[in-house]
Amino acid sequence: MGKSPRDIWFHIASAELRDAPLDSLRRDYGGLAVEPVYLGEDGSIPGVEPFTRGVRATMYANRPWTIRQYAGFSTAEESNRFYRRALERGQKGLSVAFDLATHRGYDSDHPRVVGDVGKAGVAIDSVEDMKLLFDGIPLDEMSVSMTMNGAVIPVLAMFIVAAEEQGVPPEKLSGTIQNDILKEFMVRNTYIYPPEPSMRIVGDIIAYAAEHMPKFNSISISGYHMHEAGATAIQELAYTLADGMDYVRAAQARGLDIDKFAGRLSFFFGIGMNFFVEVAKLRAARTLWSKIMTDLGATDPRSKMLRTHCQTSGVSLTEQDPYNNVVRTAYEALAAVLGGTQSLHTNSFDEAIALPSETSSRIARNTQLILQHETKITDVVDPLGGSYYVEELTRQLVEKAQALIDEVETQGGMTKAVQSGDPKLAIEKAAAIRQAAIDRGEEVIVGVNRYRLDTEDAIETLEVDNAKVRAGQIARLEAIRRTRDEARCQSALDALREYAAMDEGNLLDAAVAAARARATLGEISQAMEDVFGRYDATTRVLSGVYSQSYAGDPQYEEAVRRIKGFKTSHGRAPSVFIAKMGQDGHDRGAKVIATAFADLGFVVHMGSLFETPHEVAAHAEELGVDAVGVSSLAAGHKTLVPELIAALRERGLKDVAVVVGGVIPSTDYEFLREAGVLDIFGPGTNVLDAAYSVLNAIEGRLSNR
Ligand code: MLC
Ligand code: 5AD
Repeated sequence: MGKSPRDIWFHIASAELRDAPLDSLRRDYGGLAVEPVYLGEDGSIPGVEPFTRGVRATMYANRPWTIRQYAGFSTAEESNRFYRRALERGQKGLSVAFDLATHRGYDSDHPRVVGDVGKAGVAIDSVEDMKLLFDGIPLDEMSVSMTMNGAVIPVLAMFIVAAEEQGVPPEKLSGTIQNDILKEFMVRNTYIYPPEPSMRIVGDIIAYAAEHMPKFNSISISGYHMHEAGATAIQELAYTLADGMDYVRAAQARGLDIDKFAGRLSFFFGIGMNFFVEVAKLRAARTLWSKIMTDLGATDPRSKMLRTHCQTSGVSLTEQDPYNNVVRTAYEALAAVLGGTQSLHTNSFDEAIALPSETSSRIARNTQLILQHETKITDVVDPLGGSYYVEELTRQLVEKAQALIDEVETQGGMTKAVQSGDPKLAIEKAAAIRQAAIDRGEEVIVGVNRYRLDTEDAIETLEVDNAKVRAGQIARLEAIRRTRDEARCQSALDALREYAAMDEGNLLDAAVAAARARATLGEISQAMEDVFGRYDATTRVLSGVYSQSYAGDPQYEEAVRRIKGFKTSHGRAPSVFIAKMGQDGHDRGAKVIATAFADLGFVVHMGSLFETPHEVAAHAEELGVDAVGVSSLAAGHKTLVPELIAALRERGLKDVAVVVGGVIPSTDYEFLREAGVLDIFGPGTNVLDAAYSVLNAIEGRLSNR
């Protein structure tokens, strides 16, 4: 006779518990007897393929998920202090946020990153910074996630060398490197090299980790950023898993055995407000991945386990009535946990305004601590398993995501698909449709398009003195370049360049040697850029989504009429240049505005990512636009916007109206207005309102002439 589902579960659960008796998992809630697991008729068992009900038989009853808050700002010393305090107060794992200069492979003294250093994350230029970042944190005990994709080679190399100089060899390191470049080309935009050499880098890291870092997750295949860019649950699932398939094939193509590396592939999903869909999404992801890996040749069950980190959704949070965000994040966290995540970041309530402050990050962390310690939801494994509704949603997500994966596969896989730009455009379309539904009030956001406060109280936010951080980093870079053995450093960089050029050897191996010799992040990155080049993406803008969503809407028609009126009186349409400056690659907002404004009748020019203020001013002159709309989400606005206005004036373009949208703390509004900005649009701005405002600004300027 075959084993019963309960016997199978018991067997795996006992192994997970090691010496502890299973009885230790039973609970008594004042006379209510509670078992650690409830099994149904469908044969689905937690800890057993295809892992729909979770990758562990005992799940949180034995070990709760890891509370892993993503953080980093200013200098390595400041971030280190922040980490240590968080760990003292209940956080369990670390997760490093690097600044955008680091992400894009520039040292802090590079002229293109003046507004970015230390702003959206911590500035890291060398091993010395990396050592300070983990000072007093034993790297053989603490698992560390690093969100790094573009500059993944120098960052991982510096991490390995920093650990080595702490006395910790690579085989003892536990943690995760994001190393997911495909989604960068699709949505997150911190790529450096073109797709092909970028895929080689991913493969080199997987290979290096498989050989030297058995406890380290070599990749975090991420749907989070697609979710944030506006992807539907089906898109997030399908594109993420399809990315995963290409990474597996890339590693296999270099001769690696799938069961040698697949157990250390990990995932990362975003969790938004559609509660049951988000729960079902994680169940569907596990179900699909198990099947995909079986098809790709995996035999070890660990290779087929989809282990994931989750983060609550940033875009679901609002600038208006920000304390509502505490509630939203708590519901999202609950969905992540009921979905069976391994690790979780809960966002801070000031998300739409600034980086987390001490207070907001405490509340975010406590949201998870309360779930773990007070709610009892960790006592029973997969408590939603068997819910008619959740199971049906799971089934549909599996079926529909599979169909989209098949479509991508027909195109030749994700590496090809991202180069066509189609997945990016499909996500942008979903984002624009959703934004139009919110603007029209069909989708309610409490405190934004319904129940809005008459006056908003300002909250205290964290501000980073970017000029000071930059000056400190420059001084440290100069000291390193002065004191290192220059010949040794240059020969290590030459070796790295040669590995890149010959398409042989492991780039991470060569970079570790360069990092030991105190080559900087910018230098290591540049050595590879010398061979691979820097990727310049082409920007495509959608049209038609807004006009379709608003068909027949009187306010929309009125706006279209006003723009037609402008055309009649000026003999041309009003024109706008939409600018993204600095290393801030968040382009969802810019794209939504571009498509909506174009539909309304504006002539819209979408700038490239990563431009300098001078480059934007030059485009504005060349194109003869009436207005420049700056989209800023990475806190560079106080440096970059005044520079842009000065650059426009230098070119005699004082009549070009400058407006700014994005994540701008209200305390900066005055500063920007004084610098010459005509209007500022925070998160939650209605797109039609923004269009009227820009038109008024343009007409105001024209009538002044
Ligand atoms: C877990 N374990 C158990 C168990 N549950 N053992 C027995 N019984 C149970 N019930 C064991 C595991 O097997 C493992 O050991 C160990 O406990 C740790 O558990 P884990 O589940 O692996 O958790 P963790 O170490 O936290 O790893 C989670 C992960 C990993 C696999 C998802 O990749 C990770 O931490 N990812 C975080 C990624 C992240 O923070 N990203 C931030 C992105 S922010 P063993 O020995 O098996 O390992 C971003 C924003 C932006 O991207 O854009 O800037
Ligand atoms: N510190 C904390 N959280 C951050 N995020 C991004 N950068 C940081 C940082 N430096 C979070 C925000 C954002 C998501 C991508 O990650 O929640 O929405």
